Amino acid sequence: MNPEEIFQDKIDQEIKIEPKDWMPEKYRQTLIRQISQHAHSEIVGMLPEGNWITRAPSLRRKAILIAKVQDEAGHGLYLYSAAETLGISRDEMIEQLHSGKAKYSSIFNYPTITWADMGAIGWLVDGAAIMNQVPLCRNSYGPYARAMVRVCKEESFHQRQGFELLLHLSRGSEIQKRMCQDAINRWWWPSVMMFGPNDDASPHTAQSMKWKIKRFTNDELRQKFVDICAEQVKLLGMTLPDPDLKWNEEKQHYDFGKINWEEFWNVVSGNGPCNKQRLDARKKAWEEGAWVREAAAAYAEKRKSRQNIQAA
Ligand code: BYC
Repeated sequence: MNPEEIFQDKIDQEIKIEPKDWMPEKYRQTLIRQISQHAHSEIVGMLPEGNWITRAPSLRRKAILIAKVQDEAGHGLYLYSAAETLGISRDEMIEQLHSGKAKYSSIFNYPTITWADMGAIGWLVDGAAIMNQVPLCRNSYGPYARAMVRVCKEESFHQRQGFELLLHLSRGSEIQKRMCQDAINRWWWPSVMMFGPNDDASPHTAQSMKWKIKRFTNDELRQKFVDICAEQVKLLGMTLPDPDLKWNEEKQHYDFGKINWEEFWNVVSGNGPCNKQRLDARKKAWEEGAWVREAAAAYAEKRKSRQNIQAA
């Protein structure tokens, strides 16, 4: 067998590919693209929620929100480390984000207008994230799969805290109920879009399925998400903003309305409501953190030279 056949055979047998194993260049590049975009999404994803930490309505809610945003920083760091095992440096990945070469999830280009948005993000955005990420725990690349195990445990807490927040609002005053419904209305369709283009318009799905980077297609995961949310929303006594949402007895799935793909591609290509604000915030944080990186590098250098003197 040639190296390519050995590689595919390992994948077919569910043996993980590890950093030092031979892999096709395109597999490496696909993983770098996906893992780095995933890492960027976690880091940019801290911004819409970070915006509410100082305005959380109670100490309990503030503590929960801080913990969630901190988890997202952690997820970004594990994922950057996993991508580094493929031969790209952290600096290169950050540069690709700042120059617009690397994408991050479309969802984080929408504004967080009310406190109920914290609940809708947890329930819907983290809910969509879990649906996509649980299968990633079984993806073929070892470091990515292992990082995802911990990420998913934390995402599960994020999703539950969001639902619990909305449940609280849904049982509150008329204004709180309206706030809850309004947040669901605004976050529903962008969350449905998070799974990416329909399968017939997805250039990467077929190859990624063959390499077991993806275990389900975009449309399969989107359908699972709609089916779950259509039931959960009933517990909130709220509705999803889709007049075409209807149980299909024959398919044993919910039918749902048309996705506005023009809006999706507009947001992905940089023209969503908050794209500029999000990238500006990341660039500013990077520039203002330069002294920390320099100090850490100088300290590491000093320690290394001390160790060299002791060893001599
Ligand atoms: N937004 O052929 P496709 C989180 C791009 S973090 C922007 O289907 P693929 C969270 C796609 O990159 C959530 N771009 O691609 C964090 C490709 O463009 P390029 C992030 C999108 O890779 C904090 C093109 O469209 N999760 O949940 O096979 C707080 C064609 O698409 C999007 C991950 O990153 C999008 N939504 O499938 C709360 C999970 N969708 O790269 C929550 C890991 C598609 O050719 N990633 N595009 O320029 C994946 O599973 C896959 O990369 C995707 C796309 C399903 C997203």
